[in-house]
Amino acid sequence: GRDIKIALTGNPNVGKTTLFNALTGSRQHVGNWPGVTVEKKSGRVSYKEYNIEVIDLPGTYSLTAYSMDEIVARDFIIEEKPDIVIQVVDASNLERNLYLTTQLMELGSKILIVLNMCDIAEDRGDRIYIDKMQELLATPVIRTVATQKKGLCDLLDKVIEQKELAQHHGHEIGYGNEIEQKILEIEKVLIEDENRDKRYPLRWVSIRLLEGDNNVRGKIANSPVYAKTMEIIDSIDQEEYEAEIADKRYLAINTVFPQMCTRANDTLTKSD
Ligand code: GDP
Ligand code: K
Ligand code: MG
Repeated sequence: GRDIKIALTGNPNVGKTTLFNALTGSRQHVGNWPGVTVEKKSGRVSYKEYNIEVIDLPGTYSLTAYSMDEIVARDFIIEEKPDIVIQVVDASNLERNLYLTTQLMELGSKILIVLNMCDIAEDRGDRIYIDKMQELLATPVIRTVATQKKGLCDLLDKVIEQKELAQHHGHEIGYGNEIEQKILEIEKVLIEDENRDKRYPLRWVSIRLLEGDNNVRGKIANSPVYAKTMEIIDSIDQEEYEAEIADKRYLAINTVFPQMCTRANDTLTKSD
């Protein structure tokens, strides 16, 4: 059979582990990530002529470096390059889950969004326009109810389809002229280092440095272009950049979200 490697990511409590168990059943392996005490779960599923390896990454709200879980999740995606990164999303809490989406799209992997807990969203009368969502995020979206094993075949069919497709990684956020200039400036310096870790997308590294990410800083600490890179970082108001980058992500979400979803509450009148 043919091999496909997929990683499940998402906020805590969105149903990742339920989906992982539904997909892999008893074909699971539980260990630790090397060097840290974060649990690592992987499993296998045979589907059609494919042998699919599934990794259940730690749940995270973002991919900044504030916790070991976040670092484990993003390093895995960047270094192990799964064929598809599946973001499991709580359909009944969609907007809140999109911040992670904006960050995943910068990691350079193919993304597939699984809209889980569709039963809860439907019971509540929320409507999510899948076609619109796919178009706005430039990412395929599949509905599931993991607890009822609904949507699993649709998901696996989409995984296979995406694996065969050319590279895509959704809509990346634009951060405005000033920040985009700085990103380019840093990229130009970083690319001078022939021996850099080429698995790490230059744009992602540059954005993270502008956000003051010490973990990423550490990764380039021994680079011959480290000092030159830090000159650029030191020339900016780092906190201002960090805030502006986060604002741009929220702005992008606020722009697309109302177009992809109507909530039952939105249609209630004051007298209700
Ligand atoms: P994780 O933190 O993302 O791994 O989430 P879990 O798989 O642990 O699920 C969190 C809770 O949501 C559990 O109580 C699950 O039974 C429940 N759950 C998972 N998927 C669904 C779903 O599609 N619909 C509903 N109603 N509950 C779900
Ligand atoms: K829950
Ligand atoms: Mg879990």
